Amino acid sequence: MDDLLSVFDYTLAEGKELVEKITIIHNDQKLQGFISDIAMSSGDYLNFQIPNNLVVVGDLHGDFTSLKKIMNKINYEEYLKTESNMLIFLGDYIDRGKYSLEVLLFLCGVKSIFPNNMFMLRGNHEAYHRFPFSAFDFPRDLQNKFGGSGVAFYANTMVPFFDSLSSICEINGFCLLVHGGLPIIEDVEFFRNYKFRLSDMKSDEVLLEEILWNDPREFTDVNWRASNRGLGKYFGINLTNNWLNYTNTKLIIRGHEPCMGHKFNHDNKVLTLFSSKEPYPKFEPSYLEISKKQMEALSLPIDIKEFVHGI
Ligand SMILES: [Mn+2]
Repeated sequence: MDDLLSVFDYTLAEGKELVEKITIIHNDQKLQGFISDIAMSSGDYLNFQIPNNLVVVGDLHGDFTSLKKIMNKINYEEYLKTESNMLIFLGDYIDRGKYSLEVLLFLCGVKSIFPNNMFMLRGNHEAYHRFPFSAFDFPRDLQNKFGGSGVAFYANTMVPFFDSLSSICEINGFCLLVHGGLPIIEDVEFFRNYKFRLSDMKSDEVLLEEILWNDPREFTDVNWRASNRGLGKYFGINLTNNWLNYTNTKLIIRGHEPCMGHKFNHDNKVLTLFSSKEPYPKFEPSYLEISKKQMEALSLPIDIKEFVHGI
């Protein structure tokens, strides 16, 4: 398994070994708290100092080609050799595209070499067993490919891996990163100990559902509205302002909605990144790459557009 590009040739046993190794790394990092000089974790909540450089990638949905293009563009092997350079994925690695398993195995291969500065957040597609929905192909793909062993691989290896993924990341003084959106928090007492509240998603189903499923919408009259998705909610600008204010951050970075690479909501305070093309021919993939100096120089109103790159 030395050549990460050989993921298309992996046997099921090799894939299982790799994914289970990463699940152990995730669970160790969650327990230990200390990850590196600039990275800490507290359960499901990751907390970083501003890294020297930051790359963020949005939904991939089984698009191995777009993933490879982005990894080549950032020259990831050199980039990740510097531990203060961070690479963060926003979730939704699987479903819709042709190469869900290959995307996952490649990412796990990168994580096995660079465990302290490459991070995969959890998407709603990585929590089907918690919040079921219709467009879920991954277990069926595995069954078609590997028969009964594929079903067992999903239940015994993939589900624990998905449960090991962190759901929210804060880069101090700069941004919050989630897959879907901000949870609907109306009692500001929550923010007195929000890091603790965000550290254990197992005991707060609603919080996890909203982080994985919520979307920003442009309304100001109420804090939130019901979502057409059937799971999660729409959050308005009042909630974005509250979260940014109480966490002392400037920006929300999230995925979850197909768009032309990126879009802004809430006066540029919510950046949506989308990084998939093959299953979404009408949309464009992109990623964010920004340096520490550039992050520190951003002032309100935020203008981060120039750091979003097409592929
Ligand atoms: Mn999603």
